[in-house]
Amino acid sequence: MEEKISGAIVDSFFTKLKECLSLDVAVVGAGPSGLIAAHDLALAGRKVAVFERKLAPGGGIWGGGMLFNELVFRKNALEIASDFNIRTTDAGDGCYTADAVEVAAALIFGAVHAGAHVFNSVSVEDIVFKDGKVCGVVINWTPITRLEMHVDPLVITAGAVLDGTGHPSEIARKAADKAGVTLDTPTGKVMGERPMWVESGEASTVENTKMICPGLYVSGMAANNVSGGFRMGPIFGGMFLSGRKVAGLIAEGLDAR
Ligand code: 48F
Repeated sequence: MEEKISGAIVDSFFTKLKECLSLDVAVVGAGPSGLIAAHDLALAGRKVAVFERKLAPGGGIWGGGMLFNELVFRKNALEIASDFNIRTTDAGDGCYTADAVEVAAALIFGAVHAGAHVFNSVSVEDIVFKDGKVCGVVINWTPITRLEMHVDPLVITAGAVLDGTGHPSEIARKAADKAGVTLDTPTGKVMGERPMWVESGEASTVENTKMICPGLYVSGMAANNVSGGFRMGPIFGGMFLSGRKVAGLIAEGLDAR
């Protein structure tokens, strides 16, 4: 039995990994925007995998505001919440709350059930950049990267890469710093996030959700950070709308190839 258990895990895992060596879309970061994008793209029949550095997918969802595990949405995000069967409570003044654990669980389940594979404890440490285009990601186990072990990574090729890494926008930075790409921002570089301004931040997160250079898209707080938007704290509608928007843009981009 002992051998059977280990064999079953090894066989299933490597079947899954092998299937994902070449993807339509590689999503970096399993925060709300990345999970929603993965869900929508997988549901539309695209081959999608999400690579998440931490053991638990969900990004900034779990902690709510200052560890009070409730999130806030406005009306414009309720349709997406309902697609994932997330229950919301009317808190007045156009605000709705949802239990952070329910939101994280619903988005993770939704993405995986739609057909996206989530690889947790896997860090994206670089991009594949060929002929002026981002066309894949370079991955390694997070413990290997954290322990700074001298172990070479593996490579995943993809028709499109989504930077859903949140505030640090790590993948867009790699494109700008290592590949020397001019990003589609006012300065051509990663501009960095500005301070708190909820209304502006929510709107600009969605506006700044786009293809930032050939093959590379940004969503959520990564989109905000890249284009110098304001931060917004524990209100999540912008993240939901950004995830849905970027899925549409990526699908259009893949169809146009
Ligand atoms: O930050 P995060 O939750 O992504 P998001 O979709 O949502 C932001 C909100 O949670 C919140 C907010 C709302 O107003 O401000 O912060 O922008 O999740 C990003 C995920 O990416 C992972 C990271 O561990 C987190 O779970 N991540 C970051 N860099 C890498 C990565 C990397 N290089 N490789 C793999 N995963």
